[in-house]
Amino acid sequence: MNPTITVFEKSPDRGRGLARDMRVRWAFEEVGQPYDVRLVSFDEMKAPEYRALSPFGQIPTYREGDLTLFESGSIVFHIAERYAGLLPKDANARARTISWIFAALNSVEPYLVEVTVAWLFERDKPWAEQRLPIVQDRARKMLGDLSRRLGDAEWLDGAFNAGDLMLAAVLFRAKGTGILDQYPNLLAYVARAEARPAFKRAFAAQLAVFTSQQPAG
Ligand code: GTB
Repeated sequence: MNPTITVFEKSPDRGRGLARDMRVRWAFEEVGQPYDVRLVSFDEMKAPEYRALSPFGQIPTYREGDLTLFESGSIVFHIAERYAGLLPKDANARARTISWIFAALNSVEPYLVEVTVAWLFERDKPWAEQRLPIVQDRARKMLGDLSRRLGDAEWLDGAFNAGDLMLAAVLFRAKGTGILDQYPNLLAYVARAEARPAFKRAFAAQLAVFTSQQPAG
């Protein structure tokens, strides 16, 4: 039996790859593991049965046999541990990869989420003009450090691994806000990630959820 993940039944981003099932799909594609998808409605996500899978009533979740996981980070890490291809064999390189997974989720993503929320959902608020530059400045501090650290390397630490997958997935979500535009090496890094066949397959799969619901004609 394939592992099953849950994803939005009605994708609010209209298949732009912004929901966090994207990174999980991408991890499956990188390791070549087929997976099944269960579409869930917003009502279902908040029902007690679903909260047994996800305490916060969110997607994505992961189920395989009697193992249930929530949090995209833990799911990607589990996939990377369970299937070959995303974690280096060398113990130190593996530990560094795990550092980058945490860095992407803990040190980078929160700042970029603030920018995305301010950009997408708060621009009509009377205080938006003051808030947006503040959250952008905070994000730029992290992005500047990240950009300097990456330099002109192709990937973070040698060959592409789960740390790159997570960091690129996090940066990809914020690309549309323009916050990456002053960091050409970060934009190029995300473009390299997007060019990976596994990314493309994952992107197409999440987009298909939206396009399959379009009325004909
Ligand atoms: N920390 C958790 C993880 O990494 O798995 C966060 C999971 C999460 O935020 N899930 C969101 C969710 O289920 C979907 S991805 N939200 C429903 C809820 O909380 O009730 C975030 C997201 C939300 C909306 C859009 N959008 O509208 O385009 C895109 C992405």
